[in-house]
Amino acid sequence: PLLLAAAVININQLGFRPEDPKLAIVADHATRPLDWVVVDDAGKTVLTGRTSVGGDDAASGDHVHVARFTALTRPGNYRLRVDGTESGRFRVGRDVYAPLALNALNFFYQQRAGTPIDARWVGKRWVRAAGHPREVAACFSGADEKGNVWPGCPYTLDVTGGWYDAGDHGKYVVNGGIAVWTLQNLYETGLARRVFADGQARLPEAGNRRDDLLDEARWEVEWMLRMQVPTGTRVALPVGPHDRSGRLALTPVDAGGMAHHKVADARWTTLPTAPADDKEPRLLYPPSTAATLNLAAVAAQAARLWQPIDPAFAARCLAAARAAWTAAQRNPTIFAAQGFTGSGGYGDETLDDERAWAAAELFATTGDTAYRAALPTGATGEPGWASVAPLGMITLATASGVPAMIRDGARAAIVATADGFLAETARAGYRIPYASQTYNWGSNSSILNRAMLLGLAQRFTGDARYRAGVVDAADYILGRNPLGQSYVSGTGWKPLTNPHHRFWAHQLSASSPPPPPGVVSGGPNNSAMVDPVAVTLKGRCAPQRCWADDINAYALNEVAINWNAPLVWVAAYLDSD
Ligand code: 9MR
Repeated sequence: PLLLAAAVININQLGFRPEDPKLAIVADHATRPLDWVVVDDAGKTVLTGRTSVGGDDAASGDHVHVARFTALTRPGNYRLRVDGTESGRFRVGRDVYAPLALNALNFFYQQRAGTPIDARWVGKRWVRAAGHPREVAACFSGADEKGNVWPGCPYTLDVTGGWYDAGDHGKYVVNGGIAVWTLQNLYETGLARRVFADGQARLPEAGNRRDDLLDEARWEVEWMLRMQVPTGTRVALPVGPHDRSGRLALTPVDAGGMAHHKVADARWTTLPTAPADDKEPRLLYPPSTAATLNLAAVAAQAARLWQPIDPAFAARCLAAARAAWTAAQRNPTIFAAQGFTGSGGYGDETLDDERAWAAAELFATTGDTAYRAALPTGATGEPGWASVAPLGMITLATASGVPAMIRDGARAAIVATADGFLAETARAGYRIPYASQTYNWGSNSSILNRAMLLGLAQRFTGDARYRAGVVDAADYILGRNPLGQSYVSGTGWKPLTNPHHRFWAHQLSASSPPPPPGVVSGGPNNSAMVDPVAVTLKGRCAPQRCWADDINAYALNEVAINWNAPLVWVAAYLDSD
């Protein structure tokens, strides 16, 4: 049979700022350029042009054309027509990104633990009772899955509050760290002063005369401070690299000042489970050096930002940061044990980058030369929860008071990294600053974190090519991908609808709400296709198509604080002039 495949138009479904580049990727088998037409709401042609032929693209499996309609600058609603196909309706306007930035930040409020989620800030559908309202947790004691017997620790900690990590109810210091850092960094850059000015966002602290972004970040910082081990306490911990069996030799060490790796359920709960209905015991898992350095970094960063606003809080943050740094120096190789069920591992045994990040934050805040020897060096790619040197580099490049030589070196390293990303755009069929065929768990966050570095490079150099790179990344996340999928809920004509989440579980239960708007999916993952939906796709999808909008697809379609944070950053950046 003759298959007449029509063109498929993949485009940012949210829209475009008038002055920004505008591209659509058209999947079409034609080998010659195709005519395209932009029509307005009245069906009137406002712009015409021809595609350029991009050819076969391995990441998508598509034969691609590029339609460039940057000349469309007049605010309004439009559709693109190519080869008998018409796109959905997109908008050109100055203010397209502000609602996304605000929605993406509201995600953090909705992930708050220890407090009821109030209709006033989220609307009736997303109201819920407080989850884990008073969380006084004891350390894990007894045998873990690998047969290690943990004696526990001689205290309990009140670790109420913070954000739930993702679709689960775990609270992890490693990952809380990068997420809160990203929000705090956005505040520090000043890019979000308008969109998150006090009273703009939907959160209980709106109207308290403080920037709303900083208010939301503080919710997590306060919790991270609570995860710190009391001074002078000895705890039995595994010192040094773990062997393959996972069996650990536990040695009592002075753990004072370290941070517990996580507080989480003893066993995985089923979906749906509202936070308030979680019946599992909540346990404090052993301190780790990685968590300790995360605490040192973000508490030092918070100290710097809060100093002019709330000096007492700033002092508390700085004292905690210094104590954490000292504890990590004393205990440099205590890695997170992986033998606990019921929560994620966030295991990482390469901590040079965590050390460099913490040193950068402490140095930027205090100017103390003791931290100088440990600063990050060189171009380092995009950040991720286990790869945090770029966070320190960004701080050296953006914090005020960093000596000019160090600041300029950091800026040069970021610009060099951004140049590498732009070089990838030229090789990528979908014209995104990511040309790899490997899509990791949370790939959308890798692309958003690259966009953050590109946005910074634009700020440092004034070169509009870097902003174009940010737009390319945002376009991909918002629909310019082979699935024609907006990976963000409530945004575009084909939005994310069924993320892996224990409360937003409407796919499974009529009494559960859908996701609120502004939540980003982890995205395509062809490197760890471990969930029940991913296994059915394995070996049968092009890299950018290894994804499904299904609540059971936890390796493809979960949401997480460290993924939504760069969405906030990028949306606020694109909203800024
Ligand atoms: O984002 C994490 C990813 O890099 C890991 O490969 C994956 C498996 O360990 O875990 C991801 O983090 C999850 C965490 O462990 C538990 N909460 C949900 C997180 C997002 O899926």
